[in-house]
Amino acid sequence: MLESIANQHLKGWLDGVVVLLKPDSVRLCDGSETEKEELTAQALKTGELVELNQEKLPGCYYHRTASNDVARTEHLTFICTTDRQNAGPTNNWMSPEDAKAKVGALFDGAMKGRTMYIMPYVMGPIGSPYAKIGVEVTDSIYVVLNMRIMTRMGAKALEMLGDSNNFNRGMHSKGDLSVDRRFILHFPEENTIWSIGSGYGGNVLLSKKCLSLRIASFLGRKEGWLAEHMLIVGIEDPNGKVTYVAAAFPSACGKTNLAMMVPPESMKGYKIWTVGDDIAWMNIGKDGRLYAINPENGFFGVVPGTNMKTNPNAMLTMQKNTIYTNVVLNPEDKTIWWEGHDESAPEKALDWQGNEWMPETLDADGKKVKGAHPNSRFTAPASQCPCISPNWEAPEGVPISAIIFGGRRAKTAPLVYQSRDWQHGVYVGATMASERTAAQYGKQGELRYDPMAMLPFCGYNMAEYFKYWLEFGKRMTNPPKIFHVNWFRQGDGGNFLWPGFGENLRAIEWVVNRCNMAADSTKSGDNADETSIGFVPKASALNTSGLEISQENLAELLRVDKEEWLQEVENRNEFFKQFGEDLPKEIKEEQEKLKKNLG
Ligand code: OXD
Ligand code: MN
Repeated sequence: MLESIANQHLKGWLDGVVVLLKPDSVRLCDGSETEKEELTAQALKTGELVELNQEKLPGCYYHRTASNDVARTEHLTFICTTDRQNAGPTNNWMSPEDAKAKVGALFDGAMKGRTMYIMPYVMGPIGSPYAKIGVEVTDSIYVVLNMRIMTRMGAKALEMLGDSNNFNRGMHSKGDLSVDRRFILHFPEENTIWSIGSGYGGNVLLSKKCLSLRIASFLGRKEGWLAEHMLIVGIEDPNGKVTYVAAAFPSACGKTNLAMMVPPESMKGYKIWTVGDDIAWMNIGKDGRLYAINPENGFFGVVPGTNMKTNPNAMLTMQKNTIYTNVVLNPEDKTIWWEGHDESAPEKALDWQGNEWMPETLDADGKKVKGAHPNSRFTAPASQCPCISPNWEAPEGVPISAIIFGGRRAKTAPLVYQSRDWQHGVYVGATMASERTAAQYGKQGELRYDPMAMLPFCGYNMAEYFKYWLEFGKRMTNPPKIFHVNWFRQGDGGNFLWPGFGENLRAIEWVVNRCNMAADSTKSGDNADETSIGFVPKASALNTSGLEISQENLAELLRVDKEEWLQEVENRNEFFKQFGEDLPKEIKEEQEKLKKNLG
């Protein structure tokens, strides 16, 4: 089988992998429909997949992970650089030698009795100068079928690779699925990933967080581009002008919803075009602007809470050719369900662990038992999204006018504000944070700083990452403007002040207006007030037509509270301490400036 591989670098690597993993057989994936049918049939036989109702959900299948394997395991995720300092204080680190000795022993013979699937894949549109190639080996058919959706996988990737040695080497084995023997290792200096002991998407679809963020952020710094945890979306105004923005939010803060947003009825003529919902690779174009591609080919989205009101485009995307993981299965008619679904729950079904479940099942504390895991997922082709951008596969990417950072904050952060310039914008991104609300986790007010939403995904020292962002801005003659949004501000009674979802377009419209204004948008102009934290919209500059919101709530949404912000500066100081002397002086400068502005 390996003899058919013409690329000697690839063949040489795979020869070594086979010696280590000792699979019974090897299959090189070509990405064809026949291959998909064969593998699906095999997975149905072993129970790895369950066929769903093919009339209602054509081409859809169901999978359950092991119950101890339902999310990314950050504490078992390592950056293995030669020098510990290069991984920085926010990553787990192991030396490459230690990692290879310790985890190599777990890989030794891990595929005995199993088939090893070899998947060559492209991240980015085929033929894009910014695309990258990876090759992942795995012993999981579920992984192969997901990678077929999430990447451009198969013969076309080998063709694009030619005889180059420039590809990511990814090795995954389910191992024995034990948490004690689970490791997700990144060797950025060798463009290599090792993952063992897990079958959960974020740990095993090595194209996603591992390659497209951790390894790619490292490569991006070396090669002069950015790999970011950002959605990419085009906003078409009633005159047909499309403005593209990229936006970073911590995981589970609604990136997929924002990427597929439906404009409110009252904003006639607006259209939203999805380019990507999770990852942006951004390069500087010849015109000095920033251009973004979505390296992925599909969506791996969270399902609970998704319905025809919150995200109709996601619902329509996942009606066919979709893999559902860890949702509720109705064994009668082979349909699925999750908390927050439009339809009522099936009377009797199987929960995400395969146990009998009824909507009124209560736990020992008398609380309703959830049928779907809160991190249950759908994997669906991006091309099926009704609002997919006609430019989503443009080889050179789409030009980005604005970068938006956001967090979930009950207080402090206004609905939207603009940074004064690139340096200030980098500071705004570096101080991104989300608060856990009482409704969410029961620990109101607890803050987690998550710079640029990259805390779990930056493949090198985050202080260096801030420096790189600061330098990067100087290389663009026409850089995007940088904004911050917060859809989650609450009134004193704990009520949300802003309706969210499609109405978020009103704040984005202000962002777009600030980007496109003829006057100098580094000044307040007539649509913004300059405050101590940056430019905040004048209440009159936000489009509220057709929206029921009191002037009082609007004022509160835009208010910058001196005491809250002084406290915020203190919290940021605490967070920055871990970077010590490595923290760039520009970040310190911005921190001082903010304090001074607050008086
Ligand atoms: C994701 C995440 O799965 O950010 O996209 O965790
Ligand atoms: Mn993500």
